[in-house]
Amino acid sequence: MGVLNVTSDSFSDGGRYRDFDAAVRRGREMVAEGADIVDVGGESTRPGASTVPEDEEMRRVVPVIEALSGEVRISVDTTKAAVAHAALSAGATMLNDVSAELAAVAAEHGAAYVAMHRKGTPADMQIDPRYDDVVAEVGEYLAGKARWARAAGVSEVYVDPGIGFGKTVRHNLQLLAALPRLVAAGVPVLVGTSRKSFIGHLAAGGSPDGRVGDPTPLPADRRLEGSLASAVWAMACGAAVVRVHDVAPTADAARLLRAVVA
Ligand code: HH2
Repeated sequence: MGVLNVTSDSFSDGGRYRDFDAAVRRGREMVAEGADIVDVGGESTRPGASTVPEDEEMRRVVPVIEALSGEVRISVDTTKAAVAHAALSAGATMLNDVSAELAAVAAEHGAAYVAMHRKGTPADMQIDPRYDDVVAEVGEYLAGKARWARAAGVSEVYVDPGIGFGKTVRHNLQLLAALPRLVAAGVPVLVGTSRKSFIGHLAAGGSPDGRVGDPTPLPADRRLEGSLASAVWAMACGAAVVRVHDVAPTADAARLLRAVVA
């Protein structure tokens, strides 16, 4: 799944695909690079991001979806029911919902549904997130959401542990380490680690628990290697979908992995 952020403030590519032509060009490029799905979003979910009005979010994503949906499977990354309706009417066939509240909308359109775990909202999620047992808590939450989405009428359901959404570096690592368990629960798993800040932190040599004196994290444009390592890990653990910005190198890595497994 290639990420297409039609936004001005996304954490790693904000502003690059804000206008229609640039977004459609990038969507086609990702298809040529090997993306099976293009995930179109019109609102950043990065920590501290401000919300985008509904009509503005629609104005950003709907024309891009109309232009690309004949060429590749389109997912829409939104937490607003009205935007989801508009996007699914415009040709998207998958609803990527980081709030995990919109299963009924996906069901109404016969679309696939991604339920992601997050703790808090973009405004507060990275302020001292705590869990007794992050793996158990996220696993139980996602199992419940998968049951709920099926009961609402969705037949193609994915769950996502929500890397970076209300999680410390340690929580992200624990969830990634536990991916085989999440996969074994039987619901297809989607994983999004691409360019996230824990990668910049660890790749710079930072401690998993964050210590005083840790080096400055690598910036988003220096996180390719860590993004690939985590995508390969997720695929090797059996994730059904990896959500990435760097489609070409990830597709190369996936081909290598597929050959090894075969
Ligand atoms: N991460 C982001 C956005 N949407 N959806 C799912 N299912 N899983 C994720 O991990 C996920 C997601 C954040 O990444 P990005 O879209 O690049 O940034 P921004 O939210 O700043 O636009």
